[in-house]
Amino acid sequence: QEQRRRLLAVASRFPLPSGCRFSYGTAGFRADGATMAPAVCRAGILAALRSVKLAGAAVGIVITASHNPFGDNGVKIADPDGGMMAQHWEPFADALTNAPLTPTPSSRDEGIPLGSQHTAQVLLGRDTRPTGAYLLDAALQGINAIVGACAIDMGILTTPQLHWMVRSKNKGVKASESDYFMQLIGSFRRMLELVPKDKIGGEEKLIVDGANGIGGVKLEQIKAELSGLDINVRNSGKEGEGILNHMCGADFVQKERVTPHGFSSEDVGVRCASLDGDADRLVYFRLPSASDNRVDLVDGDKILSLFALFIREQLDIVNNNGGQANKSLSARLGIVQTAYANGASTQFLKSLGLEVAFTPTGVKYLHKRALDYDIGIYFEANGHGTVVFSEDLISQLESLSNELASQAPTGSAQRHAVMRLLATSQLINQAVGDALSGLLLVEAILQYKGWSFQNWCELYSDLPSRQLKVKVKDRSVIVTTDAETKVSQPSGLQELIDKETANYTHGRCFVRPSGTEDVVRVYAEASTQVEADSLAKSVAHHVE
Ligand code: 16G
Ligand code: ZN
Repeated sequence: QEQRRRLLAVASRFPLPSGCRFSYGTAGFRADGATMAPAVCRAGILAALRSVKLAGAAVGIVITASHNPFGDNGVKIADPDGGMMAQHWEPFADALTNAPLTPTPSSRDEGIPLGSQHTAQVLLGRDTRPTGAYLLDAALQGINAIVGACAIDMGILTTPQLHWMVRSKNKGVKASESDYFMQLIGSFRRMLELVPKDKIGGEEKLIVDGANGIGGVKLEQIKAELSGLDINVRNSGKEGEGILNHMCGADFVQKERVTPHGFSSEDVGVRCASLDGDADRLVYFRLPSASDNRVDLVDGDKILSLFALFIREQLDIVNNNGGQANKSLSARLGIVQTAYANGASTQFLKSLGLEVAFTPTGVKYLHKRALDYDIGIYFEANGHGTVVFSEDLISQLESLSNELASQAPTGSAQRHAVMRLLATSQLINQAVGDALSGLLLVEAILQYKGWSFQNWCELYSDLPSRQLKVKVKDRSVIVTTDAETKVSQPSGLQELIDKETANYTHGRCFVRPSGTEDVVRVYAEASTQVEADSLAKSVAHHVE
């Protein structure tokens, strides 16, 4: 039949190289870009099937390898809500990608009505990598192999833009790139209009390291419309400025803690931000002196802490409004971190009276957990994170805002806080971590508080930490539990880690197999750098 013929035809155009196995990991499929076409084509088939299964709701495909080197590429599928593809479909992704294509495993197991009348919609985006166009074509051929499927190429985008578009499309609201920009610019402007008068006039200058990727390109497009901010983009991806992610970008700055390419002693003291290659990670930094290349880093944990502090404050203004007889909000605010979160950040958040939950590494786990709250704030230390608002809270905020407007047309402190929360829900990407929207929220909050970079740094002091990679024969022998904080297998290893850790003040250490590289990662924290280094090293020896 027609469907079968099409699948066989596309499979013969993209044969699997022998001896090569793809596995849909934390970040989808990722490998050398030149070898990716068979996997990307099959991801196209899978995305179309996912859409068929979900009654034609739009799903997304992003072709990117994020912060990985320029020659790599990858593919990830976004679900109709704009989040990562549901985890129970990952085994289908593996089966479909590694199988010679005859009746597809997913269609059999999931009861997808193939061949009957159906429709599917897949939105595609890609980053600036040279293999992107070629892989996009492979994805299109995969999608078009499913009868009734319709592919829409959204162009070269940041990863979070594509996720946002998928989400918007399924909500029935405008979903183009200019709608995305309008939402960001509009809500940022509203945030600045709500800055208290006595705080206006803060430091507007900001330098952004675009990792020579798509984030810098998009920021250049909108920066003129961001009044109240003076943005200078470096590593903007322009011809000749440098190589994607090479000696620059959020991953480089967060891991190496040194000045990225493109910055000089003239930038000492200025607030700087760094995006990764597909602009779903954000960190901030500052060059403290011209004499060495170390940076003062503000990582995802401190961005999270700033967001948490701001939102807590607005909720408090709404709810403790000098005894006025207004309705208050019932909003559960929760924080989600991973074991990589600096211990000092967790302590700071708990000192604000906040509930902090932990999940394993990977956006799909954090995002899902954050949805348990009315306002869920999650971040990985590496700078990926966002704030998610429940539909119920949004409608509470909207009706409270209207109610308060009729009582005090010029706007009370309480109404302003409600409006800030609403603007925040518009500004921050609800689908996935988004460096551009995160950056604008950071900037708006710093202005609101009248804070310098230094004030932000001083929220708490990071405990010294060390990360090491250990090459082992088979990393899957290490199995973890309790959100990766404990090793359950091989037996005895956790006892050894505990014994080492007990030798240090404020010592904390865990090991886990990487989801993206063939290594075991060791993380250690202690009260001095020397101790953190030594703890990491001794635990690494036990892993080898
Ligand atoms: C991927 C994940 C990121 C995680 C990292 C861990 C997404 C979109 N990205 O980049 O969240 O921190 O993997 O890598 O989920 P690792 O397993 O090699 O330590
Ligand atoms: Zn990324």
